[in-house]
Amino acid sequence: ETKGYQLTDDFLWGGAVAAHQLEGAWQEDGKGVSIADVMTAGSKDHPRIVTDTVQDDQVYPNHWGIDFYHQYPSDLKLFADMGLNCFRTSIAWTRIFPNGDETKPNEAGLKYYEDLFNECHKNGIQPVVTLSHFEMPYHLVKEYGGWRNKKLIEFFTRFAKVCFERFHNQVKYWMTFNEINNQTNWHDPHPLLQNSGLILEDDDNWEEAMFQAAHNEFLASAQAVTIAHQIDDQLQVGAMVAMCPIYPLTAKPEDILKAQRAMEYRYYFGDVQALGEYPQWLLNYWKRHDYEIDITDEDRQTLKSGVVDYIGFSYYMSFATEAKGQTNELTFDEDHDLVNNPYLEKSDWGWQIDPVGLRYGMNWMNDRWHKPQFIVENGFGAYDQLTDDGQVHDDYRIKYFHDHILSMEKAVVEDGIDLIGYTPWGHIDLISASTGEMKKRYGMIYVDQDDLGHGSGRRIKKDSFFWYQKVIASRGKDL
Ligand code: P53
Repeated sequence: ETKGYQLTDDFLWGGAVAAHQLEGAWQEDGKGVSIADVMTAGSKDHPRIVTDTVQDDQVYPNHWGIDFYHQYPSDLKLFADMGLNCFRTSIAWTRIFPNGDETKPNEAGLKYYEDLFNECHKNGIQPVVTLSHFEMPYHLVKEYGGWRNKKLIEFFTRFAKVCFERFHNQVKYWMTFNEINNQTNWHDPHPLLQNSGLILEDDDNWEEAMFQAAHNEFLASAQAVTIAHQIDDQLQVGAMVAMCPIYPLTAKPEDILKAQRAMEYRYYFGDVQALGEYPQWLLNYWKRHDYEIDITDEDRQTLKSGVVDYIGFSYYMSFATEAKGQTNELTFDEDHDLVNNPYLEKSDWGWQIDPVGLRYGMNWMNDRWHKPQFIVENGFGAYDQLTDDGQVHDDYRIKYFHDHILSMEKAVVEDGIDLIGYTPWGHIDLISASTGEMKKRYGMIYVDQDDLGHGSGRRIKKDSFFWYQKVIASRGKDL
């Protein structure tokens, strides 16, 4: 068996979730309606849809999650038993500002997170918090058109300030917008809504709308970084990008060039958040396409002075592309330009499994952005079987984690990347973001519940639980 490299004692070993995917209690203690609350259940082949109001004949899995809202004290004990020293979750914006545009926060929501974070610390676990993880108030979508509207900058920074002020003694590591770059796949209405609260008409220019919304998010994020540092100079505020490296399919020069532009397109978000400016190729691209993105000199200053402290990122898979069909202009369109990588296997949901790509992505980001990194999601969505012995033998998940953790350790020990920690995604089973399913499971803790929310809700340690426990205890050496 392969033995890993050892990481330092202060390395953060954790697990990661998002409020809307596990809390449930969607109407408790004054919570408002988020975009996740009006999103129906879907599957690999049937996209989730947004219904304008909650309808009786539809299924909304985020309404119940896994009832973490009530069960967190016992769940945190399980996490501590696993050996976690950190826990990434998000603060549901709608618990603090139910509609998003209020001036005064909802005290019951703040109290809930204060209690949750206290309970974390009691268990020796430090919370790591995302401010906006696919769960913005639906009111901001309906009344303001989502992040296309610059008013949202004010609403978000008010939310961020309230959170930093209240929780700065409990939470050191923060992230502003989860997987802010998913929206580069702007043909798909799902990421446009989840990232930016955009619901577009056919005659809107979807790509231009995406660029404008992202710009407003960059401003809100940069302002949040500045506010955090004013409140407490110990706070670390990170970006959060979904790192799926895009490889050239062959060594053909045109394929190399295509893949390079694909990487630049998918990750310009990091350029803006880590370096504080837009790359020139993108400014030229906007010009050629007659896009008029509203960016002022003051905006440029805001971006420069609010660069992030670290790069949080998720890593699940890699992509590949080729130049075939390329017109004169060098472009990348995620909806059309991705191809199958013949060297890789896929999960049951079609996600290509590539541990090497994690190390590649880390080095790519390090070379470009020169910031500490934090792997805040990584994991394997699979169908699990609760067997007759009352256990879940998820050796496929152990293999996935083994290979990825080893790759991560090489990036740290051999390549010298400054890595803060590692929080595997959904270390307790929860609602899938893309499909709304329960049966697409990531956990090392099984939750006895089906896609309709039926089941005992009982928590069961999978084989991967004991494996990860051993990995943490040996600080990554005993894989
Ligand atoms: P699910 C797309 C590609 C990579 C990661 O995803 C993604 C997505 C959007 O779904 O999302 C992140 O549950 C996200 C989590 C999500 C997790 O990956 O679709 O930050 O909220 O649950 C896994 O299988």
